[in-house]
Amino acid sequence: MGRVSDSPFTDLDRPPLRAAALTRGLVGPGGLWRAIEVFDETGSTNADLAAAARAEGTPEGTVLIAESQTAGRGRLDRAWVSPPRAGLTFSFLMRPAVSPPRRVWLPLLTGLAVAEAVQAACERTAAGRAVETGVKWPNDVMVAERKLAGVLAEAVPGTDAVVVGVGLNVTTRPEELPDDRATSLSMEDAGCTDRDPLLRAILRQIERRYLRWTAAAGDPERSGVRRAYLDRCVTVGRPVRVELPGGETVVGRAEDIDVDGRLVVEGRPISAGDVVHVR
Ligand code: BT5
Repeated sequence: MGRVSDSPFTDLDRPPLRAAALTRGLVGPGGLWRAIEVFDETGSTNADLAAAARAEGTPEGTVLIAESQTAGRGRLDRAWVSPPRAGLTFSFLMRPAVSPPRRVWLPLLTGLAVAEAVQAACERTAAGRAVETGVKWPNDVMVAERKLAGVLAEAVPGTDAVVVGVGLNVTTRPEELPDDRATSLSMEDAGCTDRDPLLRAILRQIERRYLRWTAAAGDPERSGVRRAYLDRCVTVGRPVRVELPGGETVVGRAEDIDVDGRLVVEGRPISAGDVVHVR
């Protein structure tokens, strides 16, 4: 008789998250996080939290996690795919007391914090290497040239709320991902693929970065967020091709991220677009 863990019909490597344990660890006086909920299945945690913000005035620091999403969203109506419990898919609600132009840093800060926390928490590979994470502008978390996590920030119309969603591949297998430009922590041979400690580390780091940023009234310099972002950014310094929302393409060397969070390519600041790193 085979051991249970050898059976292809169980997924003991994908245990569920427990809201009570996460709440005990993360929610408390003086902190950012106010409530943590785990749903078995929903359409999109971003959509749910935005609806709650509109209807009920949900407080800042509410976190909604889904074990499975049936309509996970990316930017520009693209999809985020993740099998049940293979990754972390969650959203949090913020009401930053920061002027609208500076709010563009919230998704950048989130991608940065995810990259920092994951690198620290996922431990070494069997070969003793660190899993090095980078941020690709605007807010993809990368390992080498592959996407490990994505961020989607949406302002909730008519309110001061912003919903920020994160999708991170943890034990996702290659055939479960949309293409070979994606990766997961298990594919990178990370030493830790336990979602609970990973999520705690990520939420702690988002909290740390967010509280520093809001304490500095959203100033990307004084809060240290621009410097840290640039240090981890794998886009700046590279030849890139940027597809702008209107269909135009900009080609050239990525030179900088300016104080408004824009990617500067050959002197031209770009506020939204899809970047391809050109070899
Ligand atoms: C993103 O969009 O990367 C934002 C993803 C945000 C997902 C979270 S999950 C929790 C919350 N609730 C939601 O409904 N959404 C958020 P974008 O930069 O547009 O990238 C989307 C593209 O990434 C897709 O078109 C695919 O090419 C690719 N993609 C989809 N699923 C992926 C995955 N699991 N890993 C890597 N790439 C993926």
